[in-house]
Amino acid sequence: MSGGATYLALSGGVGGAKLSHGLAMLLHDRLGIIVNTGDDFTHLGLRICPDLDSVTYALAGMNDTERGWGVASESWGFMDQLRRLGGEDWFLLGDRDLALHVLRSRALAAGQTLSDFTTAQATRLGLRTRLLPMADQPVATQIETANGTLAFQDWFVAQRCAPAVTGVQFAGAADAVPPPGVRAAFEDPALAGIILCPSNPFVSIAPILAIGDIAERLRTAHCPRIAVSPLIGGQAVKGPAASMAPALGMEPTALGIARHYAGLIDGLVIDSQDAGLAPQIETLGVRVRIARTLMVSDRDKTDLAQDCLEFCAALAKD
Ligand code: FO1
Repeated sequence: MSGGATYLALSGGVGGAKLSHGLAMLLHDRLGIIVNTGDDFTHLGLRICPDLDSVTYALAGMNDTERGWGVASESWGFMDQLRRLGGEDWFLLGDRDLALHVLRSRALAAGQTLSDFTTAQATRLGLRTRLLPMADQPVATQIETANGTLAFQDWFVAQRCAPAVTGVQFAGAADAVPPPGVRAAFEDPALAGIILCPSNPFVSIAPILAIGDIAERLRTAHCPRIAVSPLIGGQAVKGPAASMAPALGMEPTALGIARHYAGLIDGLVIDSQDAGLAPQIETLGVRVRIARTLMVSDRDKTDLAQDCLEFCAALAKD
């Protein structure tokens, strides 16, 4: 690693991947990203890690920005043939995307850890940023609904988040431990900031915080810790964060996000649309930075990343 301050991000897929990409464009090898693996599942015999896939593809500039997941310029011959042969077609695996799942499944079956496989693939794709799965042991997010408990991808993709959520569990989290790369990132003496990406707090950030002592390491970190609100004007840019919030005890606003993370973060980046909430957020002991948090272009991503780095630097001085 080259010299200078280092940063650590915690990320889910889509929205988290966008800010992760912005941070990586500025920081390169001075960034580590702990990625949620609670969405992972085995499908058609293949180990799929959606959030790791999304972050990997985003940083490699290979992601499909329309869909928000998978590879750009995808083709669907595999799915067409799968359908013809009567295979399960509710979860789409593109022809290009398949390669990563096949290689990962083979590596894991041969005993390689998810961390080592992820590092090897990131290096292969020319990435200098460290991609750190939250755990090498399988952890499965489960969604509790009035109709029973559903596996995450069943709820999210097959049932399009329709069953109302009453609770969330992370099966296997109690037996999972932070991998060596995650521990090293927290212990890096040059660590100058920890950034919770604008990811779903319940199903993207919470699983990461459920692994071993990660929450405690965040709580006791010596550097500034900030989050970027995934809600703008009470709405998630993508995904079910706002709709699931009330049942899980959170007001679906940037103020609700601040209350949710209070005690874990020093500062919250909120969108300029939500500037009116700043005084109430600051009464919680959480400092506020107002920014444009909607990321469409690469410039939006690096601008927000720059805001995060400046916010960390300002908090470090206080
Ligand atoms: N999301 C969908 O809504 N439909 C899909 O068919 C789908 C396939 C898929 C394949 C590989 C992959 O890495 C991700 C995929 N996703 C799909 C996205 C993913 O399931 C979710 O966006 C995340 O789990 C939520 O962060």
